[in-house]
Amino acid sequence: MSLLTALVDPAAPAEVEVVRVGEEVLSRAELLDRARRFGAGLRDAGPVAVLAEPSVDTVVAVVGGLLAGVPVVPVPPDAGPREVAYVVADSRATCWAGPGRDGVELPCVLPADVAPADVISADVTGMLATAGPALILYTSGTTGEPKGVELSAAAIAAGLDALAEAWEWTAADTLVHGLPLFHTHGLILGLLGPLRFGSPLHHTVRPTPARYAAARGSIYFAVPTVWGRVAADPPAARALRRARLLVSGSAPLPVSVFRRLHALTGHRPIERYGMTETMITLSTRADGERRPGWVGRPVAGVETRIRSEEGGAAVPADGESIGALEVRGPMLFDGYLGRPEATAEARTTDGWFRTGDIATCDADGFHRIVGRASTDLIKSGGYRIGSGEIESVLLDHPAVAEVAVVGLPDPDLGQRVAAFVVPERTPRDGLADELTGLVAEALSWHKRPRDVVFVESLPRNAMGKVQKKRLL
Ligand code: MCA
Ligand code: AMP
Repeated sequence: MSLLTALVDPAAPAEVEVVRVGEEVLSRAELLDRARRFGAGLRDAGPVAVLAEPSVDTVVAVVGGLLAGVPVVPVPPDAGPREVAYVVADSRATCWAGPGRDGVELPCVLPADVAPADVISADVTGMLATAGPALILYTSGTTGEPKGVELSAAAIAAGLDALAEAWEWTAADTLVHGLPLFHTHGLILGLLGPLRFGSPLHHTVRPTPARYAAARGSIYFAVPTVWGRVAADPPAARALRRARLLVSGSAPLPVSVFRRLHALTGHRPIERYGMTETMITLSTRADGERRPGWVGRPVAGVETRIRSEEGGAAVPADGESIGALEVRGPMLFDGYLGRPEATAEARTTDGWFRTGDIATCDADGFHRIVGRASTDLIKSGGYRIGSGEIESVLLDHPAVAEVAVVGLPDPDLGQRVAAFVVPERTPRDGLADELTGLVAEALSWHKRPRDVVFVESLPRNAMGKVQKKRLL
């Protein structure tokens, strides 16, 4: 069995369009041929790092790696040299796909020049049985450097099939989105889903309301920031009336945006909740209730439980009592690459994954995500950003004595990254921009602080620990 069932189905028509990225189009035959040649060029390779620009070359590299059974490590195209070097070293990638980046010494993958009949077809012979990760996705934690989340082909397949069931997603659909191709949302749901189910993908390169309106699709994916921008653009929103499903995820969809989208498009958006480590575990359904502010019930194969943060007792399913959300199911990750301790810590002794989110569940099994337990994980525009990563970059600057990074409420991004900095001396003009640039350059553009606030001291408790909640 294959992960990319529809793509490798020999009975499927060869010339049908399967992927469009901006103006670039790939038919099924072209994608298979290019991906197999790419995969053949990976023989004996370790993980392949793919600079995940929104392009058909990225699609070819990801599919080629999957077909060859070589773990694929997507690298954010806006990542700076320090983050790129870290991801390449930590993942032990042995080759690189995409435009070169400063400091990356890996050989570039050269697609093998072989006849299509000779190219490898590991996928057809059993990709789902391949041991080890199919994808290694880097994601931020509350402390330390980002970790590589290992997802097997079997987990990805289970996660996608659960969504197909909940959303009645079939080959008759065309998916439209313009999300980054280096995270679960845009890459797994947004690319591997279409290739598994045979529903063409139209990737709009950037997720702007105008491009969503111009595309002709039946399912649209976006993060709440993008849905907020669509809702603020009535002509673009009205163009989505012809769609079948509008799907929101990666961060909480404000109730006001849900209502405005409904009014303009006639659709009550589907909301679904997940994590890089778990794929999507909760969702509302194509054939079910869609309640603003709530993310629905467990998808097929998933179980959840909510336990009190003090003592761990189950909280009542009354839609009001809150506690720590734990999940289990076949789509969960295998572990954090090379970090057995962090992997063990993420699970309870009886095998449930600790999401780190606080939630409530009502008597009908509907869940609402109330927030995160820790202020150290920020969700900005749907990106997960660890405050510790940013703090450690800023502390390297000689003008910074102390720093605390938090997510402040933001009407567009949900949260925006803000750095509260105690300077060594009176800050000179331009220091705030310099610090912002430092983070953008070292980590990535999307992790840059939008605000830098100079303060005389940070709020601390009697033990000397910084109290970030007092900065919010
Ligand atoms: C980008 N720009 C740059 C650089 N990089 N400029 C200078 N130097 C750089 N290095 C430019 C862009 O081209 C753009 O220019 C402008 O900066 C804005 O950048 P950005 O900060 O990205 O824009 P934004 O408008 O603030 O972005 C909002 C966004 C973005 C589009 C919503 O945050 C986004 O794509 N979020 C999706 C995150 C996501 O997919 N998360 C899923 C995680 P110009 O505007 O001039 O063109 S997976 C997950 O959460 C799970 C499992 C789940 O539940 O889904
Ligand atoms: P990531 O690993 O980048 O996918 O981030 C996962 C986190 O995003 C979760 O732990 C939640 O805090 C948040 N998240 C994802 N989807 C939703 C949603 N629909 N509602 C609220 N929070 C969400």
